[in-house]
Amino acid sequence: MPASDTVIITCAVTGAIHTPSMTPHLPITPDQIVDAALGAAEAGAAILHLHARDPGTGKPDQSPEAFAPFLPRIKQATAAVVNITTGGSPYMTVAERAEPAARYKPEVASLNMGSMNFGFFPLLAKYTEFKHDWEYDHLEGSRDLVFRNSFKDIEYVLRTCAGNGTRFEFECYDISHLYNLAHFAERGLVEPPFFIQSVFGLLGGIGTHPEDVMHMKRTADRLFGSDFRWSVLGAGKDQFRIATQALSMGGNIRVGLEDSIWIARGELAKSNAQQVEKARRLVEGLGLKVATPDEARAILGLKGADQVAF
Ligand code: KMH
Ligand code: ZN
Repeated sequence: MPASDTVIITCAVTGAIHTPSMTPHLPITPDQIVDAALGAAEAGAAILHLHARDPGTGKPDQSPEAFAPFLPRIKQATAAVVNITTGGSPYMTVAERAEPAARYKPEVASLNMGSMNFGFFPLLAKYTEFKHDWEYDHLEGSRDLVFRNSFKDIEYVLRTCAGNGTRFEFECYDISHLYNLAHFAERGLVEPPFFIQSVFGLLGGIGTHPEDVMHMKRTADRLFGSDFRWSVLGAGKDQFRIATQALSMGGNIRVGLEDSIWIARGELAKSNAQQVEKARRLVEGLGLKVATPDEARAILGLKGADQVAF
């Protein structure tokens, strides 16, 4: 991967893992998602990774209609790159998950590079009271949950988005996922530069030990040489430790309440912007530069905000 002192900060503002009872700061309604996204962009996020939720219950909602109230408002108010999830929630089918990206043809969409156990049931040890009925089942159900991303599923998303000029945030939760990406590269179904989002600390995927981070980077270097742009996210309490290590290795970083509801040990983040501000301080503290949205577009070879369908 070419060395660069310009760092792309991605912010994943709400996701589909955390639930409303865990923090009052989780964006749920379209207004809250717009405010969170614009606040994150203002603070320095060049890419906004977006999921949608039911405004009343906060339950993950992957219907294109659920994205419609906030996508155009975000596009009009910021130059930041909009990245639409195709992961949705691991309880959804790949057809459901791919619909919003197919409809809205974003510059970037996430693409999960392998099937895996996806356990967030350990959170039940911490949260016992829930505002909404779906929350307990959402957590407990993950004890028996497989986040399905078969080669056929990945081909489906690639085919569904083919021709839209959408490029991907390749979510790699383990070393095998890098080899899966290499497989699709060999078949010419994905074009470099590959924007690899290494995910650390999700139960069912790779851990958060510095050796795990080194191993991911070393393997990506060996498989993709200069054809990839590396980014990392650390789940939960390891968010900023993983970010710091990756920054010192020339990596880009992802923060946001999708990945962690904390800003410091035992202290809830009051907003996505607060995490992006902390990320910016880390980047600048290391003598690096925060990428603007257009610098991120150039680095990742994106089609431009005027080419999307929202
Ligand atoms: N929830 C993250 C760990 C997706 O949206 O496609 C990974 C993710 C998946 O963001
Ligand atoms: Zn996501």
